[in-house]
Amino acid sequence: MSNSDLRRTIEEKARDLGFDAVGFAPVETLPRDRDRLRDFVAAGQQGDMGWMAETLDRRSSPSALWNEAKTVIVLGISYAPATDSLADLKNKDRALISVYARGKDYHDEVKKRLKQLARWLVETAAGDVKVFVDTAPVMEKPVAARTRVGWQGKHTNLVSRTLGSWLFLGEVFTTLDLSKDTPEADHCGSCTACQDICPTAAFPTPYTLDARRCISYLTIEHKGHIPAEFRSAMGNRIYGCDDCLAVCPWNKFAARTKETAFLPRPELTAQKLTDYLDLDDAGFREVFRGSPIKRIGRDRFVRNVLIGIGNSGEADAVPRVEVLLRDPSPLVRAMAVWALYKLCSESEFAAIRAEHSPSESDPAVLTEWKG
Ligand code: B12
Ligand code: SF4
Ligand code: SF4
Repeated sequence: MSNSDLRRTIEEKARDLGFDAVGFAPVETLPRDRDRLRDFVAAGQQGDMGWMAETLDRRSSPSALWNEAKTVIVLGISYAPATDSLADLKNKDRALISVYARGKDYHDEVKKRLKQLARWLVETAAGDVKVFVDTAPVMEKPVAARTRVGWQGKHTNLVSRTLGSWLFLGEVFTTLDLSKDTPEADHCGSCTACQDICPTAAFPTPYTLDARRCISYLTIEHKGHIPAEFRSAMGNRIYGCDDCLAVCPWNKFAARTKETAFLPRPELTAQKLTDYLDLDDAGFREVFRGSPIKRIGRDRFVRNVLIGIGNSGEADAVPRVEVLLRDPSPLVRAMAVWALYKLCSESEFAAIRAEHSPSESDPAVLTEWKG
């Protein structure tokens, strides 16, 4: 089979397996992206994600990850929602979970399809293969931006002219030397919508993100206490954030996802924030089985929910939040204090503090009591 016939056959097979976009990228080091990744790490913008510094050299070079590879087949799969996630921000008593986490875990779903494609490729054209999605040290966006799949927008995510911003990425590395794409041009132009809407000013400049300020990082990756300066801006976003994606004008070309696996589970859509308050470890694992949310664990999840409740103005929640002042987790106790501070009058808060703060010994929780 000729190189171009093989490329076409791969594309057809990928589409049969449910992928919406296919591209072919080189494996050589990405010097410009390596330098930018170095700058990002040197500025500490990765926050707690220490693995970014540890894997720095491998991340910027697909061939350093696997030196026999000759081509990276980039695959994109749409998870475009049917509803407007920005509208859900107005329902302050409801839990806003970011679109990518409302269905089944995309890591499992994308990997399953990548493996099917890789197996088929070995049977059809021989060669060796490896598959990657998200967790491996691959800079997936810069690699994808070397193909026709799309460009890195000013929000730093990959944007497709036909699929918009709601796109998961995955890769099949192969030893087959397939011809490579001409990269898609940048079509952001003078638009600044994603920068303007960001509630925490997380973009120091267009095309760069300070992860430490991003609500997605704070609610998912950050293991400690969420700094006070970001709590009000989080609103009811308790897991991830979609604002910069949702506002992108290229989404008007995006048809809603065809993948049933990515359709929202009803119980993760506009649930009342207070419904999540009583979750213990076992309850949390039960509700979030098969969901990417399970990864953050019950304590971090309830920490986020308490911030949402503090922002909701729902004074009825006070007695249930008070119960969490005795929670074993300092992460939870600290945000229970913060939520009460936001929901109660000065005198109510003083009374609750007088009752509970004397038995508190954790320094971070005591700091919250001091206000
Ligand atoms: C770490 C990480 C995060 C971190 C940091 C995000 C970030 N922007 O890097 C946090 C936790 C914040 C995060 C959040 C989200 N993430 Co994330 N994340 C990753 C991960 C694991 C690594 C990304 C990385 O290497 N970042 C380091 C920085 C330095 O890399 P970079 O963004 O590519 O940076 C480049 C630009 O800054 C650029 N640049 C700098 N200056 C300039 C100037 C110009 C002119 C240009 C063109 C470029 C440019 O150069 C850098 C190097 O190329 C990838 C998976 C993977 N293995 O790649 C998923 C991934 C990027 N995440 C993804 C998703 C879906 C999200 C969220 C939408 C989830 C959510 N709803 O909450 C948000 C989006 C937030 C945002 N605006 O980026 C998808 C994105 C898919 C896509 N279409 O691009 C990925 C690819 C996972 C996947 N397999 O699908 N994520
Ligand atoms: S995901 Fe939200 S907080 Fe993060 S950069 Fe985008 S708009 Fe800002
Ligand atoms: S919102 Fe505008 S600037 Fe941001 S990625 Fe989309 S087109 Fe580019």
